[in-house]
Amino acid sequence: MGRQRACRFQPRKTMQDIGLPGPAPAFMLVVAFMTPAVVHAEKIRVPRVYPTIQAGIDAADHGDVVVVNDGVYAGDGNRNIDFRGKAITVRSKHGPESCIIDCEDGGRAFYFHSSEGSDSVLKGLTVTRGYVTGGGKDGNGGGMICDEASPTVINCSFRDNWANGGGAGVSVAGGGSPTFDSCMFVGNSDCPGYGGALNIGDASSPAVVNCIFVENLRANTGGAICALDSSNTSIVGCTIIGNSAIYGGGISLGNSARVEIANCIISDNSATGNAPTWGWGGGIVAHSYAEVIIGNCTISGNSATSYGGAISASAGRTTLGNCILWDNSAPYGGPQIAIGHRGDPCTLSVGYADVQGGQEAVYVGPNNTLLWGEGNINADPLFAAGPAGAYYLSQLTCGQDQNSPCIDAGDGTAKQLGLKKSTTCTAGGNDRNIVDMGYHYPR
Ligand SMILES: [Ca+2]
Repeated sequence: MGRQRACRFQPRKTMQDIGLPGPAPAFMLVVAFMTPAVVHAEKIRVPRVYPTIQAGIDAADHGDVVVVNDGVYAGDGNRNIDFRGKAITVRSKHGPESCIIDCEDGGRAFYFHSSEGSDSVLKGLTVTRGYVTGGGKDGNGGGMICDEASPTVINCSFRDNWANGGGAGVSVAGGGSPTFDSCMFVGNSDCPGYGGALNIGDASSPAVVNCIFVENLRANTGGAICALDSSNTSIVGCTIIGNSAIYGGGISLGNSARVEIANCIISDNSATGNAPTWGWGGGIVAHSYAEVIIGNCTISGNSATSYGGAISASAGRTTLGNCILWDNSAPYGGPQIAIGHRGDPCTLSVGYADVQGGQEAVYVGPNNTLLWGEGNINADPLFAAGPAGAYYLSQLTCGQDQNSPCIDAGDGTAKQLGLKKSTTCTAGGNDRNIVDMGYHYPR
């Protein structure tokens, strides 16, 4: 329950914060005048008026809100729930702790497959004990599947779901672009496929913002997230802790996936496969021509049984900037990073990063390219525990007795990088001027 409460403290980012343009005030004014009539949204009550969530959705028209009261919802009508393409909001009354869909190991909770857009909104529910089997897509997405659909999923919790394919928690397929905002993915486990919590394929382009992935265990690859198949994913402001997989304990990226990982904590994840064939990439694996940009992330305490305690990269291009890589471990090569240990050439660029052990902590295989750029340091980041976690940075002005070397050591300003309203200081306070390295907590 404590972890769920923590989710509420993740503030919602604006479109500008995640690098997308928001509508200008003048545009909004025009829209207001052009709107022909006030659409009266109805509130549809479950279970007081409609006995199941599906019955509530079936009764809704576009623009309506289905309000689900506190309780545990199970059985027909409360699993394999279909929005039927409607632009409606389905929300709980009091948040995910008190509104639970229990799939009872008999299917998934939600099946989006009718071209739903961002105005199909799911808000504040827990999905648990989803269970799917079968070939292809049928075996993906134990808790939810978004197939050719782009709903907005806010403040939902996916716990203890299972799939025999990929995405024990959620699967994104068919080229959709759903948004997951302030969601929790916990304990989705024993997933023999790709992506213990979240699987992304088919050139889909989801946004994963301010989400928490904890203890999603025993996936094949990508204990928390796996992105494949020319997908284009942004992972922003997320916390990815204590997940495990055979390789790629936290995040796995491959098959020409393009991924931006910005301002995330990636810690205490583990790649557990038998070395040296498996067990590489404790925090992140990038392979098979993935193009990955990792900025302002703190990557710490991850472990691999073979290569690349924090990151393993092969056959692709990985760019790392303004990050902290500290206290990761791998026995074979690259306690922090390994590239090309699988024989496939790749390019890794590292700049303005604090890497424990420096360039010596990067294993570079034959015919691979390490571009060790400006601004890199090798100095204890002096993490400080604060109100929201363990990865603040020590600062005299915040009550600690020394200054972290990561303060004002990044490339660019906090404002330029959208981190001006977030903090590395245990006492709060904006990051000012030159951006600090590593993760920034919300204020
Ligand atoms: Ca600064």
